[in-house]
Amino acid sequence: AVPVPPMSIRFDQAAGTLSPEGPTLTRRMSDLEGLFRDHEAWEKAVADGDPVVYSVISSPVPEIDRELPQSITTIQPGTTGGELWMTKGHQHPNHQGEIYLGISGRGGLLMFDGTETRWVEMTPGTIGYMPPGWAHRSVNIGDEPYSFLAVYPGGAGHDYGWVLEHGMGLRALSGADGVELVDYVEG
Ligand code: S6P
Ligand code: ZN
Repeated sequence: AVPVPPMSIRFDQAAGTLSPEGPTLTRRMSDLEGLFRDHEAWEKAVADGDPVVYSVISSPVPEIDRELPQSITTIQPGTTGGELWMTKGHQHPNHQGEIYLGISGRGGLLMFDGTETRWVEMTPGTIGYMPPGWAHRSVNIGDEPYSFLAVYPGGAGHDYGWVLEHGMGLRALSGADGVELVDYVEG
């Protein structure tokens, strides 16, 4: 990753794009091993076309200490074993804060510090704040794609193993009146 000069980045809210654009990441169902409560339903979804669950486009600002990169995540609508489609979720290894801005669709921001859990509903215009030390996962709770802008310290990093080990405190299931939050149960 190389530093960039002062620059403007065009954020197209309707299209959910950044221009110029940096690397793009696509996460399919097979990339979400060990995260859904219903392992069999997950396996079936992988075998049954391995759908794209979410994608992340980045600005050209590099993930380097003291830089301030941005990205747009778009989570597709869907459920696996009744659990709403979501990001893997991660902890920042050196505990740094982050903000999300809701762009389109409806989502939830689930945060867990190892003891307490917080759930923030995200609609276009909502800024969700993740303090240092709170692992975070995003969930699409609607029936259209959910997109949000993330702004985060370049040196924050991503610890995905932390979530596999500690869980996220709660799980977001699709319920009769929208989202139903239930206790995290292993496996
Ligand atoms: C980075 C920020 C987001 C996520 C993205 C995908 O600090 O929180 O850009 O990376 O929403 O989620 P995940 O958990 O797969 O990295
Ligand atoms: Zn993060």
